[in-house]
Amino acid sequence: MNRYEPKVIEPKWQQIWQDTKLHHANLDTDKETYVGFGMFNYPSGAGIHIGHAKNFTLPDILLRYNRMLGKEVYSPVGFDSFGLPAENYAIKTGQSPRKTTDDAIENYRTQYRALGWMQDWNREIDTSQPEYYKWTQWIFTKLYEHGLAYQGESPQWWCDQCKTVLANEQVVSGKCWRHDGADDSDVTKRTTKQWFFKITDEKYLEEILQATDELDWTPHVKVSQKKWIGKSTGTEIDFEIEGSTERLAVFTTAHETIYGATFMVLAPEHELVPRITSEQQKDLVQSYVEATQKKSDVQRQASKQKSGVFTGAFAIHPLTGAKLPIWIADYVLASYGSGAIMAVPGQDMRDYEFAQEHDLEIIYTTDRNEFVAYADIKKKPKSFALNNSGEFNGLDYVQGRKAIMDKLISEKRGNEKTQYKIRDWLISRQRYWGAPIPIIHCSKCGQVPVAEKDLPVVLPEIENYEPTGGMTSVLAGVEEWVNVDCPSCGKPAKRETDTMDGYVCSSWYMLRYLSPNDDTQAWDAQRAKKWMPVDFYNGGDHATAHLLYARFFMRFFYKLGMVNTPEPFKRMYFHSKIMAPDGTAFSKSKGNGIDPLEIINSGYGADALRLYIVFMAPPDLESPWNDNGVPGTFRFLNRVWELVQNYVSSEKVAETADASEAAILRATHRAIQKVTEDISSVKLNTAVAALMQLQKELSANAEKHGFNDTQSWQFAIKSLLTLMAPFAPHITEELWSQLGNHTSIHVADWPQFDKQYLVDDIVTVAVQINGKLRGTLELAAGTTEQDAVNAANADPKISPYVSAHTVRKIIYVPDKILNFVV
Ligand code: ANZ
Ligand code: ZN
Ligand code: ZN
Repeated sequence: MNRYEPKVIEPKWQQIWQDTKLHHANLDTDKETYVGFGMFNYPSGAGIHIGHAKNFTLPDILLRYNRMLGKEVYSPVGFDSFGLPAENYAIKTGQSPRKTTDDAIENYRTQYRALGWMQDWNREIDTSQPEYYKWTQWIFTKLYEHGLAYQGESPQWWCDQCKTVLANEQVVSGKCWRHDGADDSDVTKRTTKQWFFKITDEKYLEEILQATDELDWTPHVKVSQKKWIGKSTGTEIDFEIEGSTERLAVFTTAHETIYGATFMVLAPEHELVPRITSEQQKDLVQSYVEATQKKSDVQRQASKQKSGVFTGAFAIHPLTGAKLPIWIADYVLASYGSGAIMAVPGQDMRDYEFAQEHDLEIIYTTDRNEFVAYADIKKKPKSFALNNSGEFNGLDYVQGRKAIMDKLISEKRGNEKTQYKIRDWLISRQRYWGAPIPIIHCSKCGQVPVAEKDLPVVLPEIENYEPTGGMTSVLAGVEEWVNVDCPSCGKPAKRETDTMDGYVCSSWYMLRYLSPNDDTQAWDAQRAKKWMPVDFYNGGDHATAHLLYARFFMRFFYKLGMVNTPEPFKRMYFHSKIMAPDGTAFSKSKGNGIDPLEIINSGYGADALRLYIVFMAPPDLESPWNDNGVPGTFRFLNRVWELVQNYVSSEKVAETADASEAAILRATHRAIQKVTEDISSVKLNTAVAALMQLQKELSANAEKHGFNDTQSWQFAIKSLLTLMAPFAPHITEELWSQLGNHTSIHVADWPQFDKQYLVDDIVTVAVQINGKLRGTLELAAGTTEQDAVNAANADPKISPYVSAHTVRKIIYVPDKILNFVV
């Protein structure tokens, strides 16, 4: 018997699949389609680790399964290759980012192939190639045309080490996401001109929010989408400022607590601050504003100590006329609501702490006459009555909320208002390694987008990638590239020197996958109609920003009629991380990462690795790596190997079925049912357990009875292999061919189960004569009345009782009681 040698069979079949183009999908098919993939990788010098292996193995199993169901299946592959690490590496080593990226991709290809994923390598994409980013730039110009791309001035996070601005999501606890070590400095704010995509456009935001509920996505991923959008409905209330014509607007979700407003708080950056601050408070205010700029929003809100400074100005309470001191404090954020609040220390904890700290008045607006958090009132608003609230005293919080709103509206002091936490999408970076923003600045014509025929704006090759440290990228110094004639008036003009952040490239790649080699259009509309939305999208990260941006793009294309569906991903599956054996995260510094290639090359092979990755735990649960895992799945594969080899070479007993046949069929049909159901719901661990169970039963049976030359054994072996094929594509292909098949197992039909074999449970039925127990019968569950009566008549112990009398009536409770009334 041959030994199972993954080292031999895996490369062999990978080559055959490539030569026969087994994984090359017909994108113009008329068949039902299925496309799926894991979030594509950034090709780093380190290569892939075990987490990436999980990211792509999950979709690979679903894709293979769907292909066996007869669908046209596409497994695309690509690389998200623009970005800072390549550029930083280039600066350090003097190699061009193009070269290091290409080297990294070459290494990734080797790794991907070794894992046996069914990716279609004739259609690989790479976002940093001009053939790709031409269309990223084209999409930019389309957004620009529709008023959804604009340049605006705003304070932005700046990392001194990256020498570029960062988006909010790239700032983690006050530090740059790439520079978050203890020694790294905090990010700071700089006011600069930046490019944005207008994701906050209400047309989009509201639709995206509404559509979120209907998505077939892992629930917590949907929750984080909604949280990020952060919709809040409340009231905007206008306050007059004493001795001034200025008005102060505040956003509140608790307008009914307005009688408890005892002071006002502005974000230090609020535009009114310089205009209302008194001469006396000026210096204090000034230095507080400067100190605030060094803190991140998270730091500002997390701080227990509620620092702040009085401006010297007062607002007038719109309902009581009371004078309310106006403070500035960093716990109020400039970027949310109107950047100002009415402080209600009797009901809001932050305001309460602030009032305590600065000795400000506290008024309680509930009948408890003590601090009650507004969130607690909201839980049972009817059981709290308004207090210290003028004419509204005594109303409960439901009545009061409505009555005070009516009053604010009738006095023209308040209006309903919807707020979103999300900000416009900051896309510009002052870095080299990104897609140049296709805009030309002309002193006469202003911003002129580059015409489609002049795209791509190719990133020039340069010698020195070191950023200038100023507010522009190194591209600003590339004279022959920057200086161009204005496409509109012909006068000397300059190219935009900012490049786009990588999120832009990754927001539309699912569409490029459909037309990767088309240089006439970004994608083919017919194909998009056929293949979109993506059937299965997998990721091990909430990737909140990425998913939201992709949804925004897709909706934009949808509104333009370029695609037929507004959502890019029909099903988004979130798989949890594989942890280190001790339960902590794998980390580079500990050097405890696991390289899939090492496991494969050590002789276990990709099939054993793939199986363990999905067998170790439910894919959506975090689970620690166990070094005994792959050896375990490898042993299982050896047993399958042995079983099939024995089957192929054995002398078959050419006779009719015996009792063991039924057992084989039952085991097989049960496995088919289980694996089929589990794959669809991504319960891949229990699917593998079912495969192991089937092998065990078949092997045990063969050992006892040998192999009969019957349909049953053929069916069992064939089913075992086809069920296993999506999980372990190499060994199953090899054994399939040893069985004498000349076409690939991966295009064989998925096995079907027959219900009749699933009811195998034997139940004990009590047989009674006139209610008296006379014996029991072992029957298959669900046996009909007639069959039960026949069984009773055939039973030597029971039949004498029955035949001795005339049966008047039979009462049958299936699976339980058979009673003869005689
Ligand atoms: C008075 C009040 C009383 C409030 C009360 C709450 C409870 P969400 O749900 O997140 O929208 N707020 C408004 N703008 C703010 C800003 N720029 N920075 C910090 N806080 C701000 O929260 C809305 C509430 O957050 C608003 O309602 C306001 O405080 C505060 F018992 O107004 B509230
Ligand atoms: Zn940084
Ligand atoms: Zn011009």
